[in-house]
Amino acid sequence: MKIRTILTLGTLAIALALVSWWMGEQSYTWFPPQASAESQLIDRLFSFLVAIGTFIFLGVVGTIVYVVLFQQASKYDTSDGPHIEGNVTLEIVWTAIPFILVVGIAAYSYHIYDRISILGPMEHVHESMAHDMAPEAPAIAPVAAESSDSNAIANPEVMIAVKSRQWAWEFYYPDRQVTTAELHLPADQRISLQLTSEDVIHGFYIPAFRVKQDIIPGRAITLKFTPIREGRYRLRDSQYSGTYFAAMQADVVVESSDSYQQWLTDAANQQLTAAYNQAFDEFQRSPGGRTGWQTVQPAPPPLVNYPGKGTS
Ligand SMILES: [Cu+2]
Repeated sequence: MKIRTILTLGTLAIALALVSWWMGEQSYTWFPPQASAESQLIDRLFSFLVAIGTFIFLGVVGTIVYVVLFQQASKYDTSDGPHIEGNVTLEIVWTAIPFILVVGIAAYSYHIYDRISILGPMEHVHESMAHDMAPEAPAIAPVAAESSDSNAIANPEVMIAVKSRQWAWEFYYPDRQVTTAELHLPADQRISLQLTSEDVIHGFYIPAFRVKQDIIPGRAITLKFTPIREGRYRLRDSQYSGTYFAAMQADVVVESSDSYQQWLTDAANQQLTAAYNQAFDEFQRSPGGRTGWQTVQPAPPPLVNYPGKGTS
């Protein structure tokens, strides 16, 4: 290859890399705000994939466009192109590049998912580090489960039960025995949700948190994450679960630890009332309008201490 060709190709590759990097940065703006610690990691992985995808896409399409425009055979030339079978260097290069790419993407994805599972408040990390470095170690080393238990007590996770049914979300705070139709979470604390379904498969999905988990009937599934940005977000069902599936939504409020505690206390002092439920409401409103099609009758609205704002 001529020096000039190599320089041209090198310049093009650098320009392509810069455009791809820019595209990767753009991908952050395609999503809702990053409201959980997990969302920052997921978005970084997505940005990385967008950059790689852009590089490959522009490289392939650019080559095709260049060939179509500038490398055409002359009108009556029906001869073969150059015969390049048996080019070992070429075969090694086009095997090695995809191999390195796939292994790299897999390793990076694994690293992100690994970090998501251990993400917690900083105190947790300091706690365990202090624990490990304590000079007066007990004669009998605690087993791993015990030491993680003691950390959990020093830094309790916020435990909330999430009950799903056709078609309503219900949230239960076992510490205060409060039931709500709106999910309230303290910011910067590790949240541990126990997800259950009373009938069919539902999907717990908060786009702003980038967390999504299928809920399987007959099982309690634990989902952990850390909200980091105060505000009001939307919980949606990510698995089609029947007629009123689209109405199966709820608000998620992330607030400071103080106002969260205040809200919990206020809610605990309120009487149980029926929450507004869109599925149930629509079903009741048009009892005669459903001729010719069958539907499961929606579950009655959940009885809650806190029905939520802006829904009734
Ligand atoms: Cu559902």
